[in-house]
This record gives sequence, structure tokens and C-alpha cells, in this order.
Amino acid sequence: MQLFYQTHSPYARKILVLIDELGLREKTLVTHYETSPTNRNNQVFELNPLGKVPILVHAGVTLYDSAVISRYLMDRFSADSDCSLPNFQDLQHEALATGIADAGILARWEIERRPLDKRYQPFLDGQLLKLTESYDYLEKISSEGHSVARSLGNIALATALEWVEFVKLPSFRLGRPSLSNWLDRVTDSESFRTTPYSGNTSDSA
Ligand SMILES: N[C@@H](CCC(=O)N[C@@H](CS)C(=O)NCC(=O)O)C(=O)O
Repeated sequence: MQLFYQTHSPYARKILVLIDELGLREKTLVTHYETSPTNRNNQVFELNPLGKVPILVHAGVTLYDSAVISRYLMDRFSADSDCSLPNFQDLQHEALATGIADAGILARWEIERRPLDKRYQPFLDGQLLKLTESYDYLEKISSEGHSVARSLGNIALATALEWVEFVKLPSFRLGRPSLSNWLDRVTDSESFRTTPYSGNTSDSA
């Protein structure tokens, strides 16, 4: 199995943590590919017309978009692991995690990636609002006892929240003790400890 990865991608890390939780890490070749809409990577475009990672190649099949890859891995391999097949709440939480990463990436364009004269504050404010609304929802469900199992939904949320911290977007921790505690408990495992984020996005060759 080959995973086209990126060491600073929340979508890719979700897949790598999942691979680890499914006991597939030793069977997986993980290779870093730098990508950006302004820094084309031909090897990535050969496998995904959107030019994005993660991409999984397995048994003659090439899959992209982390939501498709996660479903594929769960369908094929979860029976032999402690991970149960995702229910609708898991899928919803995976979508929420994707939305947090999407909003975070768009916010980062406005904060540091776009040239200064092209940045648009109302758009940045709108993306940051999506983040704070999501954090508030997650604080609420955490305070109501949301599980800390390493399910697909929780792996997706935890890798997205750790990414928010990694890229230094406004923190979710202040005033959200239940969410902070939930995240620290979910990430207290080998699969998270051995897959830390590193590196920086490169927008030019
Ligand atoms: N919806 C996709 C998003 C993947 C994505 O945006 N990956 C980023 C890395 S964090 C990427 O490859 N960006 C390159 C680009 O947008 O051209 C997924 O879940 O796999």
C-alpha cells in the first residue's frame, strides 16, 4: 500500500493515523509530496486531477480524497482491528473535521499566503467564524461526554484540531476546557505520537 502524504496536511494525517490504528503501518510506504495551487506537483496530478494529497494506491486501485480513502480502509480492514465501522455521527464528524481544515486553509491564505494587497478581511473573518462555531459545538458535545474512542470521526476531528494548533490559527483551547481535555485524551496514543506534523506549505517552486 502506498500513501502519497504531506507532513503538514490535516487530511493526509487523518489517513496515516487511521492506517496505524488499523495495524497497516508496516505495510504502507508513506511518501511526502509538496503541493499547492500555486506550486504544481506533476507526480500528484498524474494520480489525482485535482493535484491534491492524500492519495492511496492499493491492490491496483488509486483513490483520492481523504473521505473516500478512509471509507475504503474501514470497509476493507476494520474487521481485523479495534476500529468499528463508521456510523452517521462518525461521518458527520469527519465532514466537520474536513470543514475545519478547509476553513483553516482559506483563513491562512488571507493571513499569510496571499500577497498583502490581495487579502480580504471580511472573507478571513467569515472563515474564522466557521472555526469558532465548530469549536463551540465540539466544546458542547465534549462537556456532554462525547466518546474518546479512536473512531474515524474522532481521528478526523483530533487531527484537524492538532493541525489548527500546528499552524497557529486562533486556538480553541481558551475557554473550552472540555474540548481541550477531550483532545488530549484522544491523542494520547502511539498513532498520534508517531505522526507529528512538520514542515511548511510551499506556494512557490
Ligand atoms: N478534500 C480533500 C482535500 C485535500 C487537500 O486539500 N490537500 C491539500 C494538502 S493539505 C493539497 O494537496 N493542496 C494542494 C492544492 O490545493 O492544490 C481531501 O480530503 O483529501
